[in-house]
Amino acid sequence: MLKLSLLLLKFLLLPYSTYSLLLGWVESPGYPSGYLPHASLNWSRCAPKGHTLSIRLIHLDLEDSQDCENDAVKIFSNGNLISILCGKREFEELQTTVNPVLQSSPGGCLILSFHSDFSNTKRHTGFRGFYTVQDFDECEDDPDNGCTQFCHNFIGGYRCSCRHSYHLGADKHTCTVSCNQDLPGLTRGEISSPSWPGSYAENANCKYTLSVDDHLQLELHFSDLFDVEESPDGQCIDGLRIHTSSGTLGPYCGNTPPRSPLLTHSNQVQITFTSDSFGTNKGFNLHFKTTDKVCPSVVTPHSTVTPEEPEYHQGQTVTVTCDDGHELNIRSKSSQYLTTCQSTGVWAPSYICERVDCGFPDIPEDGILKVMGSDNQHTQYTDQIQFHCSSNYYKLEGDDTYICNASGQWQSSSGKTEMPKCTEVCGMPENEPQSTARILGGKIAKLGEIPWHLLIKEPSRGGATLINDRWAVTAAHVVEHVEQTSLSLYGGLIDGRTSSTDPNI
Ligand SMILES: *[C@@H]1O[C@H](CO)[C@@H](O)[C@H](O)[C@H]1NC(C)=O
Ligand SMILES: *[C@@H]1O[C@H](CO)[C@@H](O)[C@H](O)[C@H]1NC(C)=O
Ligand SMILES: [Ca+2]
Repeated sequence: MLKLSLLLLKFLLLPYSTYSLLLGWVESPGYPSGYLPHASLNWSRCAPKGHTLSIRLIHLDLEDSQDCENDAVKIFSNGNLISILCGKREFEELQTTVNPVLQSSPGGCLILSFHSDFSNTKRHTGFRGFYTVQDFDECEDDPDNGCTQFCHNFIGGYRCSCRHSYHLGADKHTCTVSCNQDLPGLTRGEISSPSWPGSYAENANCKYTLSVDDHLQLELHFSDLFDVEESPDGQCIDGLRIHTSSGTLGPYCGNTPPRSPLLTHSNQVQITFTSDSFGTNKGFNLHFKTTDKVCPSVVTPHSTVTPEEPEYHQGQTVTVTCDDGHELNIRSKSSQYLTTCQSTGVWAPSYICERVDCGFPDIPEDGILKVMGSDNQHTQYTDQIQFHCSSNYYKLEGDDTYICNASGQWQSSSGKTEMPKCTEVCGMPENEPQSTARILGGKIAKLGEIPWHLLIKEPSRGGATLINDRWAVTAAHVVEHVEQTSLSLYGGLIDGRTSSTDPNI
């Protein structure tokens, strides 16, 4: 009784009046005198955030049946059936085997549904249970509570806290150390992981920022003692990274420090160090200083530099020559220029060597030539194009394959620059004719066997032959009496027996 009133007090103190609904009895209709046939009850409650809802049955007396298919109490947690009950159970049995599972997830809901069927041979008293909400102890019962050091439970929630010298991160769960260092203008100094040479802190996320005059570069010298956690397969679990103006180096881990001295070629360097929540490793230590910036040995890709040196100093002038098939991205399209190393470690002026572009080839205007294996994106140095004639009645004259050469011109393997042509092929049958004899004693041609053959109907009937796509040959007597300046020649499918001049017959 004392326990119950304490529980009641606890809920009265909660700020929300709705909580008062979260404590009480749930029982079958007509309890305790007994339920009727076709009785039913649907009950549901949800726990507030950080709490769980539970039902403690103190009495259960329903008709018993196989799989409880007649009368039954079913309890669902967030829609999943967690218990189905029927028959008669003693209080002790309810306490030990049934009640422990009748609990919702934190903030979840329970549904209890009871029904009886049409016939009961004997009257059953039904069931009665007490439901309550209680705090969910995240620290004890939730392994995923996320606190990396200490966890404190309270009613309706929990919070994390940290050991001395750590503080809680922005996520309110992770304990981290303060290890950021901003060192502007410092040209000489030392940086090391937190607590060096002791073990570094867990969950560290350190940023060390160095920045000096833009004609200087930072030079890093790592101590030989280097110990950053690495997995057995060589992956960095914790890691050190060096960010410079031209990119990021690392992550570095294991027991081998980055090669020293490390010239960063940058006057602004950020070193980051991150650790996870396990392990006892010592970390890293480095000294930094500055040297004058030097210019890199490569001025621009696809070029060579003369004179050739591993690096260049302020004021040195060199000649840059683009590689074969490349030219400068400037108007003159030349392939050489002079450039000078500046105090900031960059070359000026600086041009890019681009691949020469042959452009799309000029195709002779008869339009029969087809370009294969090429589109407008593939006309650069070493690209290749191929020509084909569009029908069997044309023959390719010249070479069929051209390559875009280093001077940006299309050139065939035999050295030709003019594009090939397609010339007409007449009088050459595709298959060997049936007879090689002259027309006397000749045979009837098969359909399409002599496609260049023509018919003249007027003024006198005769044959003709196309000798190319502009000229036809015929016998002199056929045109002997032609007075008109024009003559009709018929090709294609023609009825030769009519005198009609309608070409559609
Ligand atoms: C309970 O729900 C069932 C199924 O949805 C329904 O058949 C029954 O009538 C409901 N009982 C009550 C008392 O609302
Ligand atoms: C490219 O082809 C043109 C035309 O044949 C020729 O004059 C030139 O020398 C060729 N260039 C090279 C680098 O072979
Ligand atoms: Ca809690």
